[in-house]
Amino acid sequence: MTERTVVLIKPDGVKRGIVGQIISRFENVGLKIAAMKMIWIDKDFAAKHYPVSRKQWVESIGKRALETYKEYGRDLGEDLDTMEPYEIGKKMCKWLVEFLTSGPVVAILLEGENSINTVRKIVGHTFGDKAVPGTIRGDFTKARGYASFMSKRAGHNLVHASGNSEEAEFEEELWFKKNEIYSYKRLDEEMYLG
Ligand code: IDP
Ligand code: MG
Repeated sequence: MTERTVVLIKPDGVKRGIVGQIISRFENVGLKIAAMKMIWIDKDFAAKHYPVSRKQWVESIGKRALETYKEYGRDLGEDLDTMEPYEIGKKMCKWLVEFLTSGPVVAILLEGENSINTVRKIVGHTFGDKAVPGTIRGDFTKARGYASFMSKRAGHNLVHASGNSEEAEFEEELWFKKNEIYSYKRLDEEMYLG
């Protein structure tokens, strides 16, 4: 099924000068760039991208943070003053807003068969130390899941990619106006799709 998904090259990816290398990975597998722009967003906009109102997701990132801490034998309460998953998630959202507004980002709308899943595979695991080689995060980041919490900031992992179709639809509408999205054929489309 042809679908669209949103990729953001976060400020760390832009500042490291690897925008081209990141975009190539998506182009190389045949995903089509339907829209693309560089934009330095403000905190209100970033808070829409990482909404604390998405309770289940906020709680889930808090929960996973607790698990990661346990795995490495560290005490999250010591670094964050709370052991409540939702409260941890809310703090993380605040840091994510700070991170996403710390420099320009490159926002890309990619289109292709099963693109949401494909892009997530190309991007790799959220934490650099768990992402396998060959993925963007696995090739360009090393940070452990808990490391950023010690300095009270979000993990720098180069890219955001929509996690599912609801996120993809919401993010497409948030980041792109209708007249910024282009419809055209890539040369290889006819070759593979007939
Ligand atoms: P994703 O980007 O792989 O979809 P999410 O679970 O949606 O990951 O989390 C959003 C972002 O929050 C991550 O990309 C990362 O920047 C940050 N983040 C999530 N969990 C942690 C963590 O446990 N430590 C540090 N940063 C985290
Ligand atoms: Mg996500």
